[in-house]
Amino acid sequence: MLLDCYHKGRFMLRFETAGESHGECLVATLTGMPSGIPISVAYLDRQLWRRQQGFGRGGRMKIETDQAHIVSGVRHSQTIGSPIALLIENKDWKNWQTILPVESKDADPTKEKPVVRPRPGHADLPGAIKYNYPDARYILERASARETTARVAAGALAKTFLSQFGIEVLSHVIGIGPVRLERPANWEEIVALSQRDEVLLGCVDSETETRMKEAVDHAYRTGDTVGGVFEVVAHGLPPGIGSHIAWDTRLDGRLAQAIVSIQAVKGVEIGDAEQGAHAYGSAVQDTIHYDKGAHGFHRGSNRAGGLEGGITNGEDLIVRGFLKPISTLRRPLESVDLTSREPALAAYERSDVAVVPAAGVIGEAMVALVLASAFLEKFGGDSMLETKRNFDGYVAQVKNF
Ligand code: EPS
Repeated sequence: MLLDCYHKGRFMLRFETAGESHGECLVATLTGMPSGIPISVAYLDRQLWRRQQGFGRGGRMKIETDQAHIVSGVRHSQTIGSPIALLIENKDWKNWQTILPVESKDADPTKEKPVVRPRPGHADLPGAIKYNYPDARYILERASARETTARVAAGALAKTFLSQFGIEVLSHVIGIGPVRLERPANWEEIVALSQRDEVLLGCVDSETETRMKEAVDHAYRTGDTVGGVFEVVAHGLPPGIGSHIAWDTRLDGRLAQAIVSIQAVKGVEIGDAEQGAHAYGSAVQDTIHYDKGAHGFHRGSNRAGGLEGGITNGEDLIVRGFLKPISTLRRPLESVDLTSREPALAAYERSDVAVVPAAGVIGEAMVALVLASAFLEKFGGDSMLETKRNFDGYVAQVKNF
């Protein structure tokens, strides 16, 4: 399906990642960006830093300092239209070179680290069965959320592109375990949060954030893990991105796929979907208003999360991701030993306890990649000059609608 769309030229932006948790590096490629987008490696690295933050991250974050090493597609600080490829080093690789070597001749069999007691909730068991391995080592290496480093780097390129049109994508945390943010956050608060150099749990309300920390502390103390909810907001979008005409052009569906593809995310919500399902229509739809002076429509509320019929309506786009607690528990659950087939406690390997703020940053990247693709599908352009001309023409058309 996806390939079919590429062939029809429908999806303008192609994005792929490669790499494993304890391999040499992560890799991302992004194909379809127009030429002339100003690129700052420092900005990419700041997004990678944001992904590493948050109370509840594991020991690995002390080993790694993620940095994007761009190897193609950018010259003299600008995109040149060719595929962008970038690498992010795994500093931990030096400790795994003989455990997971590319060639068997470089292996040290005494150092093997098979994972034979699959973790409930992890890709370990279905992956081992599907790829026909007696243990889950190779499965967890790729299933690992370490892969999201590459997503965030590519997403930072998409965010840079969107920012050229006044569109910004950010996130914040609205739930950790049983603790929820009980009030709406405004855009200025979310921007201020993204500029902080110290990140606790990524919540705009400090009293709620303190209670969120208590929930993570409880998980630490009891050898447990805890999930939560992040909210991604895209600000400054024009109406008309995405389309109602087919199931796979609807932006809501594409965003849902992008968000649920993030490790540990089990659910997605656009606007106030859950609340709306329990209410009557009159309390759910966003009333329509027109400002004659500004020549623009606006809404009395934004429960739709900026999307109607899979098309942006000019309000902020609001997408939430629901994370289950991480499946690697220090106090492990019942499982089965794959070698003996006897009951056994699940494997424990160094891990995180809570990752909701990091997942929010990954959510931003995924939303930005989907939006950048849908944006290019609408406006096209091989150079920024061309894309901007097309965009400006459309904005003028909308003003005169
Ligand atoms: C990591 C995410 C988690 C970390 C990982 C780095 O991955 P996983 O989904 O496999 O639990 O635990 O670090 C390790 C695997 C490790 O060796 O500590 C990330 O986001 O970078």
